Amino acid sequence: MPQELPDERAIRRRAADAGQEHVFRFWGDLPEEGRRRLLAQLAEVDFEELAELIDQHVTHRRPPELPPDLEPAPFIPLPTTDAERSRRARMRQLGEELLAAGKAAPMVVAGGQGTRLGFEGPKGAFPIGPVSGLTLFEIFAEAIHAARRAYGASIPWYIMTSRANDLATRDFLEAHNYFDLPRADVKCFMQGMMPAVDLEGKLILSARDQLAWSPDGHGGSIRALARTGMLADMAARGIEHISYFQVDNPLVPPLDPVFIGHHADAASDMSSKMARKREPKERIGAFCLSGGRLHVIEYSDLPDALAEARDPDGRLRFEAGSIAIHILSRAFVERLSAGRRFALPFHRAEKRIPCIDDRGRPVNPARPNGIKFETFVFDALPMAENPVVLEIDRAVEFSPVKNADAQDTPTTARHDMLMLHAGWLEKAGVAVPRRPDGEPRFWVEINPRAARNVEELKALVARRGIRKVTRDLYLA
Ligand code: UD2
Repeated sequence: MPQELPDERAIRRRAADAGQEHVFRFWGDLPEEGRRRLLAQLAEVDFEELAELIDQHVTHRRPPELPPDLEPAPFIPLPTTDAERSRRARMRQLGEELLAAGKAAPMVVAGGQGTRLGFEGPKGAFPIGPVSGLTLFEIFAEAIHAARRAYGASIPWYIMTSRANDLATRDFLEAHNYFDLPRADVKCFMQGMMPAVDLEGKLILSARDQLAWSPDGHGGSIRALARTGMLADMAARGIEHISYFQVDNPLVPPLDPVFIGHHADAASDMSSKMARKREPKERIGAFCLSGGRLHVIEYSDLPDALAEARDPDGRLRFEAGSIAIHILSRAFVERLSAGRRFALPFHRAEKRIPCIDDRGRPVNPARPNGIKFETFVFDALPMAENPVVLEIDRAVEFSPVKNADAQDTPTTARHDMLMLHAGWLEKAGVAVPRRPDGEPRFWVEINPRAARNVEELKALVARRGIRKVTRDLYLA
């Protein structure tokens, strides 16, 4: 008698009870190793959660309801008055004190698959610096070096990966010696995965012994922080505020003292940065209020009538766009991840999911054949007390790299970096020759470790005696 594999019976029973016994279709053909692999994966499936998701998103197709009576959310605008400017200065000081006390740390979500960009490998390894060719990860690391120096604190950096890119990300960091940050202060952790189902709600096999999995969305960062021990690591280090950003935005300041100050001053659970939308259909979420609670409604879910509504003065009513930069209080993440059921709702995304046919042959479907389940971090906002929404200047902080061409591309991001840094140089008193159309004649780029803003740049150009740009310039 061959020995029964561990837990085989219990797992088979759970799968059968959930109507998923078809995953054992090729059991008879599988070698022992394959059987183990399949069982190990099935042991990871939360069949109870899956049944609820299938009931909601497949059987009854109840799309998540739009919260009722949506109103535009209030936000703290960019300062225009002296009072606003001095408030901002106070917030900066508070944020700097918290940074110096080691109470804030950056976290980048980098578990996505980057398929739209068509780049093989983790997106953080994408070279984006217009002159330097620095990768996204390196630019963040340089900004973290700058913060460590400015605040005299040993600031750890949390990087969320997924099973799809964890090894490649770790290899990349290792190959670059963690950008000379202390090894112990660069903490990779993996987000969770969700099994994908077909349009009838059946688990998809991507091979005879392999389920099709996909990352559980950036909202998965909340439970991954708890599951992987990162929350405990933060607690041990005394970190209270998690500065959250996406890997695709080379302009993001990983640690913004003004933002941290506002967040802490308001005793906020979760704060967000916003930019005014460029057009009604810009592909960013909108900050809204419903029943006194803050929500981000993703652009694809915001009804046209609301997206296009204007105030009497012609401004978009729902102009506050989410650029996916937040601060989460550690205590809030602890609360959200404490329950047995995950606090964030799953969204349904129909996708083309490579699978096998009834005879076990690989199939690359031409049309969406399955459903992935994803959570969004901004769905935590309605549960947050005292949420702050802070307006930023998108030319300074936001230019995501999403697509290979058209919008939000490497070309647009490099151009935005050029225009920002050329403007900073001019404000710092350096002449930047421009063409009649306003385009700088030379490429310029400023490494955040050299200067993170105009004030720091002024000191740098004075030290180095830079008066005019006469060729492509990279200040590091
Ligand atoms: C996101 C926001 C959008 C706007 C925009 C700004 C959503 C649904 N929409 O759009 O409102 O703020 O960003 O740029 O979020 N990621 C993971 N794990 C996952 C999935 C994603 O780490 O399972 C990371 C991914 O690596 C990237 C980020 O989350 O850094 C954004 O993901 P996306 O590119 O799918 O988001 P997008 O462009 O639809």
